[in-house]
Amino acid sequence: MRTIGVVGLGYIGLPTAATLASCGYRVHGFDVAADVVETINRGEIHIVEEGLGALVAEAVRSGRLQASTQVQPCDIHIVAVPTPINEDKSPGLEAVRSAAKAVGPVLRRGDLVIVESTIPPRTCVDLVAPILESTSGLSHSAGEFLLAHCPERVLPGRIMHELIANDRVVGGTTPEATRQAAALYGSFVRGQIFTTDATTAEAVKLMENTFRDVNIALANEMAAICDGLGIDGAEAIRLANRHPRVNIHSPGIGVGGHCIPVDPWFLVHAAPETAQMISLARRINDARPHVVADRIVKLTQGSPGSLALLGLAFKADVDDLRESPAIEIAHLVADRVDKEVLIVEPHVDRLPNEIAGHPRLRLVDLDQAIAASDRHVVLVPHRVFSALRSTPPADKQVVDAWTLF
Ligand code: SAJ
Repeated sequence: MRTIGVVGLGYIGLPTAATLASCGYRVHGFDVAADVVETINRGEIHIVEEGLGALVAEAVRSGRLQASTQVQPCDIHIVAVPTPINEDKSPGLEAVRSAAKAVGPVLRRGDLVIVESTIPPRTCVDLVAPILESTSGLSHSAGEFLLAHCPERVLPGRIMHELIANDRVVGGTTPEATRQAAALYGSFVRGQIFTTDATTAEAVKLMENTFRDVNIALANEMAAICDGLGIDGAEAIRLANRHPRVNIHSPGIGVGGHCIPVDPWFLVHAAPETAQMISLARRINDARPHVVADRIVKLTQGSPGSLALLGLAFKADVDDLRESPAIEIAHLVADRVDKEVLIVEPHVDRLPNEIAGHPRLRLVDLDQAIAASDRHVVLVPHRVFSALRSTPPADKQVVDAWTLF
């Protein structure tokens, strides 16, 4: 059985490494963070994802998964590092560059490198292949090593299921790279494997997340229009979606996470003149937290009691706070109300840096918030808030932020 190196042991890399180990592969995980490596080697995990803990514990116990801060020689290297956007919305490819520089020196003739990170079109051909060539001394064009892109497609909160169940798109920089990468995914994925070239696979992934962003922007705009008309936008969208060819997404408090608010910018960067609708959708969704914060501030005006905001994660039932609109809303609201604002986020034990130290914000647990506040705005519908939302105590007001329109 071939050995597999997974570079980057975060939300994608660790579940992938553990899944491959559970399928019998010998997996070397690599991460620059020594504490992450130590945690994994103890058979523990540093992120919350249903089903991941047990799989990692078993993979480490069986000796099929080992983590290290040094990339080891392996037959296949899977790169799963973050690709954020820079301040100016250009693609942040530093981690991909570093990963390629770390893999190159241990690359051997015939090895396969697969990039799973979401990357702008042509990144495999124009950036990764040249770095691997210069750091390994092997020739990409002569086929001395193989390179492919297989974008991750899993939904946080359902990663362990979707890693196996979802269809995959695999694109190599050569037909042989495509064939070998497709064979790897075919060995553990139950969904179908579709093959193409690397640059098409890169574009496909960006299209997927951009479709969702543009659709959510449309839903947010529809909700705002309905609000102006004095009708319930969520109800109108629900009814429109009863048409067999209509599927408008849900209006929300903004679009968070490290994928959907980021990936459309890669397309805008690749084609700034052409990608008009995509950048407009980004602006609409980025403005959404301000609109929601305005409503919350209005709601609290004239009310003497304190306010509680429930949820800070970027969506329900995940612990991931990256690019979370709820954090931005908490900040905007706390700046504008003249009272303490209690924050409940069961997945963290301290406020994130963006709002830590704000004089009017305090992290409390749900019971404390219920006891201390008379007005509760749910920003993120975590399961733990379900009972409060369905049957609020008689003297308390509980509203969902996305229904304030
Ligand atoms: N949201 C809305 N309205 C909706 C759906 C989502 O406002 O109708 C908001 C959510 O509250 C959240 C944000 O959008 O703040 C993103 O959430 P999400 O559940 O749509 O997506 P992610 O970021 O968790 O995962 C996406 C997925 N992509 C698609 O569904 C096309 C996932 O399959 C990708 O693997 C992931 O991005 C990624 O890593 O690229």
